[in-house]
Amino acid sequence: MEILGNATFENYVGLQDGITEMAFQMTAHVLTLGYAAMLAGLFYFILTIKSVAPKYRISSVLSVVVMTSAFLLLYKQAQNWENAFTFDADRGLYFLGAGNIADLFNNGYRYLNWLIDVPMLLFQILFVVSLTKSNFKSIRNQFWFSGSLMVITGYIGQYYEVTNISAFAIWGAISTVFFIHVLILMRRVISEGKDGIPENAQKTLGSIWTLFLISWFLYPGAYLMPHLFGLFNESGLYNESGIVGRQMTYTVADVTSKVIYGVLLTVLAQQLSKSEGYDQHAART
Ligand code: RET
Repeated sequence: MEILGNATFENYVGLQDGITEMAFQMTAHVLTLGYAAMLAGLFYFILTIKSVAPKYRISSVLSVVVMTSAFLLLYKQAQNWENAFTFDADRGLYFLGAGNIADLFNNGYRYLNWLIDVPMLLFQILFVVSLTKSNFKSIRNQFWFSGSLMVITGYIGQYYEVTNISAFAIWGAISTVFFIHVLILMRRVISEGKDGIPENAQKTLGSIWTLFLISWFLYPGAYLMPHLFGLFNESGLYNESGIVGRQMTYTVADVTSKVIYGVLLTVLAQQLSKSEGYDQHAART
């Protein structure tokens, strides 16, 4: 049963029950959608950079960093999926590398991508909003500290999702503590940011908070996904809906927390630039 050691549950499904054509393809497609969205986002952030006043442009630059790293790592993640399983024509299902396992599947590329992107996404908002009470450097350092530790502890925990549920739960719980700290900091940044800015900009900032909450909570949902779909059901079978559900959740989370969030920050910066008298066309001549 535990012949694959610390491998994640996708591999156990691919070893025992096999993966149906539909589940295999849906996963491959949603992974492709993920990196395609990052490349599209990359162009958006480059092409809109001059639409905001110079002091806000670092936010667009950080989105460019996020898009580039996410594009590359998600591309690798999609290849990892395709290399891990092969179609068995006799049984009509996909199985782990036909007995000659070259590549197991692991979500690690994602986690390491977050190690770059989580601090960037958190820093990004600090270049658009103005803090009225808190200290910029202190918030930035706390974002960096808790954001990175949240990712690293979760990365370790995900190896244990099949073989050691207590380790999986403990690392997940430690990660959650850092996550809560990040949420508290972000709430503070957003509420201070609303002071003294025009009403339309306040509304945009409100939408950023809602989007942030929903999209960031999807990640722990995906961590738990195989268990939510009954990894340990009575017959001891693993469930492929958890595989598809997890990659779909990660993709929706990635597109919202990186691309849509960046777009909303651009909109906010445009509103603030306008209220401060910045005119893109005047600046160009
Ligand atoms: C983990 C482990 C289980 C507990 C918690 C987690 C939270 C992860 C989050 C990730 C956010 C990632 C982002 C990436 C964008 O590029 C690590 C899954 C709480 C919140 C925003």
